[in-house]
Amino acid sequence: MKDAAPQTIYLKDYSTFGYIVEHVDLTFKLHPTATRVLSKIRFAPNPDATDRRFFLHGEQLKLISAKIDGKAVAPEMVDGGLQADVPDTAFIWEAEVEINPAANTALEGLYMSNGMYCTQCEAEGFRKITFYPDRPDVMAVFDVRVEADANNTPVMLSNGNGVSKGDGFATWSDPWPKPAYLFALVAGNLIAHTDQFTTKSGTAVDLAIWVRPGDEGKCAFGMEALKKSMTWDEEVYGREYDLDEFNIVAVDDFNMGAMENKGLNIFNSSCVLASPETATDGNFERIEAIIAHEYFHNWTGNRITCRDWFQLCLKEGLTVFRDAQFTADMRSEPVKRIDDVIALRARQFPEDQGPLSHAVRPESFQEINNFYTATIYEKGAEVIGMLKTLVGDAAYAKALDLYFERHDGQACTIEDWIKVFEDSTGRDLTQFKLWYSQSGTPEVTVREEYNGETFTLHLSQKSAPTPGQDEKHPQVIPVAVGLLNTDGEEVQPTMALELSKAEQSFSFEGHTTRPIPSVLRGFSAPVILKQDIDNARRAFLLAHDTDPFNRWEAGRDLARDSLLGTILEGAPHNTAYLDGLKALLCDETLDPAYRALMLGQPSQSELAGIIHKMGHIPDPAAIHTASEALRDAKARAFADMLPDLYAKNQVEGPFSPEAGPAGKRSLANAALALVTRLDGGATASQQYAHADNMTLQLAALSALIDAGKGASALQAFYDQWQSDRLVMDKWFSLQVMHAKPEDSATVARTLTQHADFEMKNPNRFRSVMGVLAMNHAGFHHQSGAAYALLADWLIKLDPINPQTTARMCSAFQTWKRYDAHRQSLIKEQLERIATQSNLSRDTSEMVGRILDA
Ligand code: 0A1
Ligand code: ZN
Repeated sequence: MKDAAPQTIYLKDYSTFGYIVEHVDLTFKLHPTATRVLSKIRFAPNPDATDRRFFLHGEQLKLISAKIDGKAVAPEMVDGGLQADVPDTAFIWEAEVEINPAANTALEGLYMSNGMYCTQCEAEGFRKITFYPDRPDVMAVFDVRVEADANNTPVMLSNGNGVSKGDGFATWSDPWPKPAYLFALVAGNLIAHTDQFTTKSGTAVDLAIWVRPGDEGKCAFGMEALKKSMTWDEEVYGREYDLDEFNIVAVDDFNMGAMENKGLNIFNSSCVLASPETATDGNFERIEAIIAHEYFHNWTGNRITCRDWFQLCLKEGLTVFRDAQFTADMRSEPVKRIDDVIALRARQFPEDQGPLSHAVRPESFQEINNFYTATIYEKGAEVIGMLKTLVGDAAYAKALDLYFERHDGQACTIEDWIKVFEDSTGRDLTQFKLWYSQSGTPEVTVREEYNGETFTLHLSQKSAPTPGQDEKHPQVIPVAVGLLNTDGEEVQPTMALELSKAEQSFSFEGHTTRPIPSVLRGFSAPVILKQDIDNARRAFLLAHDTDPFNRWEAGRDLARDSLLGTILEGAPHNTAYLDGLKALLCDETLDPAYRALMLGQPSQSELAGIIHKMGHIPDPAAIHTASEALRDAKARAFADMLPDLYAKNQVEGPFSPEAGPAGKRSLANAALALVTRLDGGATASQQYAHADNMTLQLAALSALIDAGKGASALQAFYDQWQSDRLVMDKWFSLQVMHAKPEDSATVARTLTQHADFEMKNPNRFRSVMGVLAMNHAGFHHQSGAAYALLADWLIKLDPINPQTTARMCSAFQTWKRYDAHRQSLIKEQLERIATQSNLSRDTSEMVGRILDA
């Protein structure tokens, strides 16, 4: 059975499937190269459908036999599946197929990872397991029997509750109707870290994190995160868990972060396994967030799912929004918001301003795997945040209650979601809905006016054309604003202005002295703010803004302008920035994590995007030089206080990954990076020698590499950690990340020749090639060596793993920003990829869209 030929699928063509699936029975006879899957499915005509063609998806399946109501049939094999003549009334479809998990390197469907069987069915992997209507609006109850060799494969897991198990078999039953993309099966030699959770209505739930032998010491943190997530969802959203057990499995070979399969979440091992010695504070925070994300999907995604894949943001935007709320509650709200905005600008803005720009709810696609994007996830979450700001917290809570009550058990659309808000608030959200259909990042311009009593903000909005969308309409943009007096006191607390026209003015009465506005507080909308204010005003906001996000943003803007001044005009660094920052760093009333963020500066790639938007051509080498020079300037300007800052933020006592100590470590490590510019690595060597956790060890190693003294520490690190896969990923990525621009392609190429480089493992591949693309000056080195190296490896990976290859093509999405020389180098590589024979549908769609820029 061959795969479906590439074709464009349109939202407007949606129609319901002609049949309802009343029940699914599956039996798996597991074998590495010849697994048999027996399916028995009860279908009934769907009274709501008009089209009664009986088409089942199926790809890469060997059909052994098929029956309808017990009688053998010979279905017609067609592109992407099969068709058959079926009775007018309910009937039973039975099929036996054979599949080859060991040959499945694409990691979609049933595959093998280190001797373990595991599945990935979102978005369209189930069709590689058996013939089925593999679409999210077909929901059914599944019973599953797994049979395997009991010696090699003692543990057999699937969705729902375990019913029975014995020598060489296990049976599972999932009472909740679900779409096939939530199906999961895992089997292998696994060990469980177990616990229990009692829901607020008193049901005891057995919890387990299943890992390969040797990893059982890295599960405790994940388990705590799971229990916190379960409690939080009960307390904040009133959502309880609904099965007797909840299983998580760690898998080494996985294309994405994790997957929310009903009752059986499957995780990339990098997103669940952690110990103080092997995981950084950043890893701990990410693991907590991803465990929460997958768990929250149980309601937002599983109980209420998507009607079709165009509605992907319905589950992903909402679940990202929920996991962000959770992290803000567990840790620090301003720090989480700043982290999220940094990530949005790094990943979503370039996507939305380049050839891959698409709406939060796209209207067409070729390969749905290419739409698991920052726009669907992160901008999708921003849209929900704006909705909450517009309607208010209480109305948001009421609307969510209605959403769960009205749509539980259904496959829904964005229209259903919006309607819930309209019905529960009485508000017309027609214009707000543009956020789902209009792509691109709006620009909001602010002008101020003051007449001795009334202070007015004149706001305007504008969006540049994006692929397929030349005309843009004004959107509803909540612009959160506060006003300060010259002593830094708040004279107008934060309020959300609703900008819904192209131009609109908002007046504040009764101000006898001119107030100072703080605009777009908390980054209340995913827009680019244009405000013509001087350094003195920014320095004032950096010192006094009562909104922690905007206080950070004022420093960020000063850093940006200072860098742009150097890059574009050769101007010296801005002293207002360095002075303002210095005052903040010593302010011990401020959270260390927040101060560490203050020390950061816009990334080189972000600067390139800004310079391009200003109408100039970014020069990656000049951006790199200026960024390094600003760091040197900080080191010199703060020289007298850095040792103290470093010393005061050392953490005593046993390691804890909580926000407090993690924040201190991040500030101490930020100080270390600067100190290294002054002491040539002396402090970093000390830290490396005494580090008893990965956060300190890795920061010291990075500093030593930056100081040109990394060789022996890198070797020592390798010797210490060579048998730990996840730590070795760090060893690979660190070298590429810290390589000098002129060396990065060579460093990356040499690492691909290392005995531990495995291209089939997505984590390892990304730790070299993905990181190469993130080393801005190295990737864009004028030699073009990095472009060619990445293209070589994408061409090699595509036949093995199209999904990961296609995702990594986005490294080239910003190519039109750069000069003619670089553009022609990149174009040559994109065309080389595009003209490979048998290029996957995934990669061909991505390269085609990027080339169309
Ligand atoms: N739904 C998962 C992520 C995920 C998406 C696609 C996958 O394969 C194409 C795998 C996982 C989540 O949001 O966590
Ligand atoms: Zn998700």
